[in-house]
Amino acid sequence: MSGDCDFGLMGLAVMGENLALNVESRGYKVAVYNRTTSKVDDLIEGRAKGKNFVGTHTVEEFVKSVKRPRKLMMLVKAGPAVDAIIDQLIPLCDPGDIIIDGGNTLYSDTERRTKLVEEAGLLYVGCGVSGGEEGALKGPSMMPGGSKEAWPHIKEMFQAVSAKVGPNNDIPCCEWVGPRGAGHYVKMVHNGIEYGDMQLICEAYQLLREVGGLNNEELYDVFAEWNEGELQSYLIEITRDIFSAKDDQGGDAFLVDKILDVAGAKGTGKWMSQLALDLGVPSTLVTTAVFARGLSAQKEARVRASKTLNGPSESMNPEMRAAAMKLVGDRADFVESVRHALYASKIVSYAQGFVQLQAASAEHDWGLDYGNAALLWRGGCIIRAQFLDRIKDAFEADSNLENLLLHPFFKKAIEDAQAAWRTVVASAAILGIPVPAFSTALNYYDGYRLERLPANLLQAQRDYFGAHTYQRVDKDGWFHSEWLDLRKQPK
Ligand code: NBP
Repeated sequence: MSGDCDFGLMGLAVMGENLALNVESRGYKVAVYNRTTSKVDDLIEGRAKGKNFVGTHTVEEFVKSVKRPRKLMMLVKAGPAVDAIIDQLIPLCDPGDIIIDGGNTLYSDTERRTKLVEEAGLLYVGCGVSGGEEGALKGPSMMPGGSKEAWPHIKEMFQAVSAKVGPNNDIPCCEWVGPRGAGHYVKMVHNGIEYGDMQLICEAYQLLREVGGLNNEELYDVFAEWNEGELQSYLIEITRDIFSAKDDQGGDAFLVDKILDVAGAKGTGKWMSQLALDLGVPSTLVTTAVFARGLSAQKEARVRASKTLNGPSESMNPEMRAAAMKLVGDRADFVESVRHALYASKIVSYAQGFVQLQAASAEHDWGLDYGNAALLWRGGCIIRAQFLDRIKDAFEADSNLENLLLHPFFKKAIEDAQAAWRTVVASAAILGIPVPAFSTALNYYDGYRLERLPANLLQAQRDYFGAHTYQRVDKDGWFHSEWLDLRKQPK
């Protein structure tokens, strides 16, 4: 038996409730269910009152209220809850029904679940959803992957619900990504890039405040100006707004100055870092951003260390400090240099994200379309930014582009920013301001563009102590040398 709802949504926390309202607003009838059933009643009596919803109190009732082939989406806490719900749904569903996981799930879980659900005669979709509460309600970026046969059934609805971009605001930020866990992997890389973007913006803030001496009102003006140019993005926009917000607990202080400098994290940046290590790709921006959050969380240790460890102001010779301040230049020059450093580092961050996607796609045989991934991130999501158009164009022109840094647009952008970028990293080092993301981005750029790195010495060391062998520049094959015989003999 099946009902007349077009769609079913389980999990009525922030994301689920808002996405359900979004789907209904596009003309669909929506069945809803939540483990704690009072949330169903709250929604039906509250924000969904008078709308085309069916509230259900059991999983059986929920499944029965949706027409076949059923589209049943979970927006619950990622992990065991998803497995528990799948186990409940499978016996209640009919062949061809579609189970969709819209949470921040680890891609390997989606690989496993796709297989499990398909073996039960159903279809499975792991769909990355980005944009937070507002995105879910008004139009998120959606990254669906899994059972390809499910796509024709959900395409119209998902594209109607998703964010739109383009001159006529009619290009949906929702396209089929690839098989099994591909959608969740692309979402994870989105989140990892978000980690990098946020860390880079925070480093710019620290530099502008500590070295440039800008106050919050001036920072607001700088970010407002940056948001008009090539850095235009959601994160720059909200950062601008943050600098204008006054403390909601009273007083005339700015709220940002009242917030403890301890960063939280939910784990998707860590996943991307771990998977980069597994793949052997140097996604250093996300890794650095994760570690920077970790260091911030050691607040008590930092407070103790701050009373003991000297920075350059105490120990540096005045000539060196004068040289650093000369590099910094006047305030307007410095703001402009930081903008260049931020833009160049951001390009490196995205280049690394796409290299990781390429490596993962090759490993899992997903056949990812990278221009498509950039398109999905152009609207609705946290990293939405003007320059994603350029990334889409770059991959459309060359789907096998090895690295975004090699594309003429980004090559030129880095060339234009390079002198200022180096100046910012160098002066930050001399002045003792930590800029881990700016500097790791520059180090990646320099490492990537150098034909010869010191890994020849590293290979020699490995062969010396562990007989790990090495390759030669002048002959094919693998070699081992008896270093104890070859070395300068001790007297
Ligand atoms: P949460 O991640 O906070 O999860 C809460 C929901 O999960 C509630 O509906 C809860 O039911 C349900 N749930 C749990 Br917990 N264990 C369950 C179980 N064993 N069986 C059935 N239901 C269970 O919700 P959220 O913040 O709305 O996020 C939903 C998903 O979307 C997550 O995967 C999240 O990572 C992802 N996401 C969130 C955001 C965001 O901005 N919040 C953005 C993008 C993606 P209960 O009411 O009975 O406890």
